[in-house]
Amino acid sequence: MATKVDYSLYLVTDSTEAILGSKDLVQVVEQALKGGVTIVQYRDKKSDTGFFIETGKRLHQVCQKYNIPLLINDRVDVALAVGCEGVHLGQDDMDITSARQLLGKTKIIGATVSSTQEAEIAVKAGADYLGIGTLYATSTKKDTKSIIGINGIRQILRYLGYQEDQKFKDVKTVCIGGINASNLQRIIFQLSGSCSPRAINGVAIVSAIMAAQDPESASSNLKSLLNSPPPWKAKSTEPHFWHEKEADEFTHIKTQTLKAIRAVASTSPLSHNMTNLVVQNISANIALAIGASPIMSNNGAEAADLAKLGGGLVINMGTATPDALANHRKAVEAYNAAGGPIVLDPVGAGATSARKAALAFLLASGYFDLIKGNEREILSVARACGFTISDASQQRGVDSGTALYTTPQKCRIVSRLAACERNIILMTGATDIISDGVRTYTISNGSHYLGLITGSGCSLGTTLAAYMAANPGDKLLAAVAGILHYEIAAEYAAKRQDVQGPGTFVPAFIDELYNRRVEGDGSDPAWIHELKVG
Ligand code: 3NM
Ligand code: MG
Repeated sequence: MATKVDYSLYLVTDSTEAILGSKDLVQVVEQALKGGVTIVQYRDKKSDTGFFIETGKRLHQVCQKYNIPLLINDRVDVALAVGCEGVHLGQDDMDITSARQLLGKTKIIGATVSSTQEAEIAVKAGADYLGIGTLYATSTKKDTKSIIGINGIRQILRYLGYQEDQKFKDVKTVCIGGINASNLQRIIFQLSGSCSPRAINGVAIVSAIMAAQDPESASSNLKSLLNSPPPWKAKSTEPHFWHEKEADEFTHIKTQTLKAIRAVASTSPLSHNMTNLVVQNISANIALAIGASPIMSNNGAEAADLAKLGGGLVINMGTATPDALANHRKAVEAYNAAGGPIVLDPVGAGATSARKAALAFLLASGYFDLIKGNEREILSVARACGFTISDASQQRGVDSGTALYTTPQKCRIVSRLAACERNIILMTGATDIISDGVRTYTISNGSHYLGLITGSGCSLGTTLAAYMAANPGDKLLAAVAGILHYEIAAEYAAKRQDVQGPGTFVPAFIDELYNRRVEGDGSDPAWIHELKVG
């Protein structure tokens, strides 16, 4: 039994009011089985033993009808009484060796692990599969010990993949925590193929099925998402698509940029900024100038309401205190749930161990549609995502302005990182590099004055969040349009007679951002030809 199990869509039940509501547990499980879940774990943290066993038996009957294994959470005695296929054991439950003695060789034993150490112990003790978590924070289980994100899960998969002992290669794996229809395909993608040395075998899900109005269609939807290639996959198999059509591509970018600028002007998207005090004023003014609507709120408690307004969020790691990070996590969860774009600005990432920890915390909080930073910041993000970036090159440069890598090298890092994170990476500099892992562009517009004023990097984030919110269809080109709007405006400001230095540049820049706006029926402006995209 244990070797033939399909772990791909793993249902974990929950009997609480908050999730099951007034529905009948056995009925919900049967609907989920009809929808296509491949394995079921009966998890009940409150019931008395008698009820636990009785319900377990009813669930087992239903599962047998669909030829699907049933596991019991925590209670080996209940599993034995029910006669089902095995158990799932948490770190505080019975140890695997004892459970194996009680259950025998043929039963399935799964273990919750959240570190390589726990994985090692579980595999050596003979676990058939590992439930790796917590992937993302979830209200289903508020007392989770560690939220490890995609990178934490990859680290464990990498560890398993590199051990000599065959046991480590054979053990099956599922991840758990905050998985739903909106993020399932990305999670699978990020935990398989070239981005992960050992693929994940499945996803374990509670609320996305158990709390659904219609558990059958929720499961069958999740199942079809699992079994169909994600929408971006078709594109990524055609890496030469754009290069064969360079002239067209340039025209395409111009057209899309103008379309994106018009969309911002006509929809006035919200740009919600969680940022530091120093830059709040200029970022809000820049949001207004480009045609967006700024909200500067660092309060995570109101993020859920703001996320419903259809805008984008910027998280600026400039003040990464524990308080700020807790608010950031709430906001990331809210925007991920609502589907609004999030820009992460990992200010000074890698500079101190506190900032490294803050970056890891944020990356584990959810999905960022775009991560923007200078060369060192993006290299820190790459390291945090498990990339091997040589430290020798880091020592060559002293100040943040010294380039470590050549442009082609940077393009490779940026596009590989974007491909693995399934998002957009923007490395800013005299030449900006932006990629979604399939298309990579360099942009050489801008002015040196942007480096002489505070908040120009943060305000670019403000701009990008608004651009992506107003242009959700192609977020890469939306971001390219935002950068062009921003940097071409800077060029116009720098050329003005009245600009004599960084002080006079700021108001001129705000004016020129405003002047770059294109209203719905306005004709195409001449400045669009000044874009320097490669
Ligand atoms: N175990 P949902 S997280 C039961 O990390 C459970 O070990 C976890 O619920 C762990 O799919 C979790 O609703 C709850 O987010 C997952
Ligand atoms: Mg337990």
